Amino acid sequence: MAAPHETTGAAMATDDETPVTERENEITRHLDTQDAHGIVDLLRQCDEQLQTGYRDMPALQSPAMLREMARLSGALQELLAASDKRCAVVLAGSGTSGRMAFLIVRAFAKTLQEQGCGHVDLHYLCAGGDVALFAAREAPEDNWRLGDTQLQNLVDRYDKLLYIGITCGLSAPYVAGQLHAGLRSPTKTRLAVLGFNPLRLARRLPIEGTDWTFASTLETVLAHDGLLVNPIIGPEAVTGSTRMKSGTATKIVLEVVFQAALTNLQDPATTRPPAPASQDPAAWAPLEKRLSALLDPYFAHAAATYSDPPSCATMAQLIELGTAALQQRRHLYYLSHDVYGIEALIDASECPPTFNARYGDVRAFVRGGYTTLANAEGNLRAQHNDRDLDLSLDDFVQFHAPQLTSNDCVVVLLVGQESLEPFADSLAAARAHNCTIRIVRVDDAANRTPNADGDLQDIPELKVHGWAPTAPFLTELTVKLLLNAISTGAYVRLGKVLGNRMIDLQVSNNKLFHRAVGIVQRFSKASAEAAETALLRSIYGVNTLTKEPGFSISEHVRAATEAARADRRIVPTAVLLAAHPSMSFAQIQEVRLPPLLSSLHTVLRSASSCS
Ligand code: S6P
Repeated sequence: MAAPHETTGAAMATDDETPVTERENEITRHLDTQDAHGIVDLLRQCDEQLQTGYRDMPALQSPAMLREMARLSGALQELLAASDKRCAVVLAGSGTSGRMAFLIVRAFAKTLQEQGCGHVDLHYLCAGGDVALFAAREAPEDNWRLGDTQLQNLVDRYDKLLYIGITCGLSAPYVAGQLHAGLRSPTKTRLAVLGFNPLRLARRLPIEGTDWTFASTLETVLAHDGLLVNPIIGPEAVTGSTRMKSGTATKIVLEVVFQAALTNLQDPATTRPPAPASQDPAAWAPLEKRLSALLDPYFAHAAATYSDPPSCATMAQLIELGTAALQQRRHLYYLSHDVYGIEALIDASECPPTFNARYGDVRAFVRGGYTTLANAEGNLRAQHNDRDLDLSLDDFVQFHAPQLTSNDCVVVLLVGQESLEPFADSLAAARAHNCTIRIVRVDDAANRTPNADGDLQDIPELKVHGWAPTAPFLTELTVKLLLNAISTGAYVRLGKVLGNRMIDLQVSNNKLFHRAVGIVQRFSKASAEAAETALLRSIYGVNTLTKEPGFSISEHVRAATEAARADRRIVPTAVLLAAHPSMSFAQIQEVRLPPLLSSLHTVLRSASSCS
């Protein structure tokens, strides 16, 4: 079969031209050769860059970033104080960024009501809708029209609106569409963007169906008094995996921006924030100081979790248990409660695009299901009658536990003094199937909660230091670091990462298409064009491509998504096709996944020993 061919003309960018969020982190260059303890240690070092920053670029607590955060917090405070108007704050993004938007809205909606800000509605927009909060939906990231329409609908409903578009790579067309909608109503809309690249490295590739790029859109926004908060926190531990450090930074930045605005509002000693364009350092200083003081505990807390040896031992043990379950093509299940369960849902949702995991390989169930999730679209399971949308512990016991086997791993994630009681039925079911079971309790070193009593006493309970009873966001931070370490570590141990590059990713949107070309090029040492040809051969399952005009990347992405449904390993196959041009597609297809990944590791090692 012949396949369409359109080259993107991408050449291997030098480090200086590569967005920081797509760069390799020097710290994790040998991530794939580490044991579980080594992986945790490299993640710790990488996460330290949240505080220390990267090279000479502005870090989170740099004066420039504190100023931008202060301007954003000031804009929010203005809205919270405008009680004579109908106002909205909209947080939006794709993938992890949309999920973080949801978490922030969920966390602050009630507080706003309690603090007398009933005139302000908080909205989240996640590309792909509520199902994308816990199931991977990467394609809607490219849908700028959807973004535009969704924001326009909200703009029409309010007198004043603050929009915060989250796109870690400064790249998502979905966010660009929303920025254009906001630009059409400059008098009522204030626009802000949060991301983790310098402006000059915002994405400059054309957005299909438009004559703009993300970068050109952002430049227009900034020319119209828009805000850009873009601290540089260094490349991700696994290249491009912005669910990790960037997701963490998103959560931290927005939490402190909201907290500062709310505290200022309540503090009689505080006057209104300075005019947005004010250049007077003295006017901004109090807000900047407050923001910096709010940031400090996050860094101290992350350091305390990582520097506690039992916590790292717990992470390492869970990486090993997760690896063992996934190696058998079985599951890692999290059972939890409240926002911690939602964090587990989010972590699980990120495994398919990043590691080409099957939906449900890592899966979470939350006490209270959709009521706990408190999502805008309500109970999706009831609406769609789809078992993949099950979320509650009851669903787990009734519909999923009967399929458990002794190769599954079930982790109950508790925080502080939480009782194990609500999980008794789930645990009984897991026990009946001889699953590996662990309780993980995020606790406080000074106040170690005793193990479970009675029947459940013999289940091993692992501790992680990081419970902050009076500062729930800090506990959430520890839980996020823990969950990210387990899933990333397990997939690294399974061979899904070469060096520190994801190698078996899904090619499910434009950004991932370009990332995949870069990965093929990097490991095969082929030219950009040869790498792209190999990727397209792999996507279309052919030996020879024919050039036919009119095929766009979105069509290649659709074809790749179809191929992935048939369990085809697009990127590993493409690397081998590029590295061994004489091999046919059929020959490579005959190789099963584990040997395929191991031959890729061989290719990499021989390449690095030659260079
Ligand atoms: C990344 C994650 C993705 C991204 C999404 C949005 O680890 O799998 O879902 O969050 O692609 O990226 P961005 O750069 O717009 O925040």
